[in-house]
Amino acid sequence: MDAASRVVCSFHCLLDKTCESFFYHYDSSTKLCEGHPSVYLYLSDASNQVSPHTQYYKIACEGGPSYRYDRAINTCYSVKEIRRSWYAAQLHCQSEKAWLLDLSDHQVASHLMNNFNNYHDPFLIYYWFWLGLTDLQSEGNYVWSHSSKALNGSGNWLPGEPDNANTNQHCVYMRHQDGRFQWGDIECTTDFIEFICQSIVV
Ligand SMILES: [Ca+2]
Repeated sequence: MDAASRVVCSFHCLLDKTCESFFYHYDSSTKLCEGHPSVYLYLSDASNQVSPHTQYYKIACEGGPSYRYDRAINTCYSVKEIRRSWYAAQLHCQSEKAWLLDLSDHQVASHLMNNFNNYHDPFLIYYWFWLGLTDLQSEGNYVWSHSSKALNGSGNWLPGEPDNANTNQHCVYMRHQDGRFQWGDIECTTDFIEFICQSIVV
């Protein structure tokens, strides 16, 4: 057991104001020192010994400590449990140098949605969440706001959606139904929907 690395890991957490707790992964290849809520320290020394030459890299998310870094997809996100219109939600994310959740990347989408679908927070499945996806520019042609990519494929729509009800539904939200999050279109000014901001590592 690499007790010395664990000690150094705790020391780095102690010195970092944004680190509330840490977890040390004993792994001879990565030797990851994972701080919470959003500080990650990697020990770069390939040996199992901490030496004066051991280097540390700090990874933190743009947007501050409310953002979680997901190592598997190298992205950060923050679930905002506040209700806003699509426009206000987008502004909120932008104010944190972030953007509304963009699922244009297949790997990111499948990993994150797997996480959310299996989330054990009893409240999360009752929330609706804005996605950064609209057809504001051209009816029926959905585009991810952040990446400017067109919706690839048929999407993950709820039964009967998108229906563009009253010809005025141009923003996409997701809600939990039948065991997973699915999408619907709704008026962008609807102001009772939570949202998820996404950001990069600093
Ligand atoms: Ca609809």
